[in-house]
Amino acid sequence: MNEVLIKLSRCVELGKIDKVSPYPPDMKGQDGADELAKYALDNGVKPDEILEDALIPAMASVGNRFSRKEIYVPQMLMAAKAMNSAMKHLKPFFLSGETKRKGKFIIGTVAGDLHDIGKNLVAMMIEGGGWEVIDLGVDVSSEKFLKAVEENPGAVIGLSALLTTTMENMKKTVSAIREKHSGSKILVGGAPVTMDYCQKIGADFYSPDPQGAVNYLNELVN
Ligand code: B1M
Repeated sequence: MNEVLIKLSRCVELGKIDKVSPYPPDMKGQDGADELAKYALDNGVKPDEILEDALIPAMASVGNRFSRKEIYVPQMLMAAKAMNSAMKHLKPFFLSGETKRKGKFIIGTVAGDLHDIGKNLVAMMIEGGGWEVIDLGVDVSSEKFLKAVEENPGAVIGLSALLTTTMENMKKTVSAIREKHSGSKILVGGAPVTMDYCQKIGADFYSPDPQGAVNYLNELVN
């Protein structure tokens, strides 16, 4: 593989955002994901290759290490930041349609719930997995989810809930989506959510962590 892509992948995995970022300390002063992604594009590497050979494998490795509890939230956030600094150079190619993504993913924290740290991690990992993410934010009503599904036919929907009291709203949202868009795929997660609960409310899949969510989405398109 192109040496620049190997370096870029390593920067994302280690959370090296750009040349001036002090983290990780042993890479101080070296180019980061920002400079390397730009360099690769300027030197003729295709945006698809940057995404598929550097960014996606790096984020998959980060996700798997997080699932195995080898790294924690701060490292994952740094990796996602590094990925975003590379992604900003690729975005124009996605927007022009020159580079295709795997599909669309709508995500939000359900009505009444303001917790977004876990939801944001899931969104970042899924974007790093090559999907277009439509993040509706927190305290998202069933109506807002429905509107987003109508505007983005075929998108997979992700619901996050952190409170036992708002899990009930997850159920309401799943029912509302099922009623109008019975074929939609719905993924649920969040600390109090379980596979049992997922099945009980008629969602399609439960993941306890971001990488499980990425794997589920990828299985849908592979
Ligand atoms: Co809140 N809070 N909080 N809180 N808060 C909890 C959740 C709680 C367990 C604390 C406790 O009492 N021990 C408790 C819930 C109890 C319960 O319902 N059983 C609680 C409470 C009660 C409350 C308030 C009601 C407190 C009050 O005001 N009296 C209030 C509610 C506000 C509201 O939402 N309406 C409240 C408020 C807040 C803050 C605003 C202060 C803040 C949120 C800041 C923010 O998110 N921007 C906050 C925080 C930070 C927490 C704790 C401490 C941490 C949550 C967190 O971010 N974890 C939490 C206690 C705890 O968990 N130790 C607590 C880290 C995050 C990475 O994990 O979100 O689980 P998590 O996400 C994981 C997985 O669950 C999964 O992937 C992530 C990464 O592994 N995942 C998905 C998440 N979403 C997914 C979606 C998927 C797939 C996987 O697919 C779609």
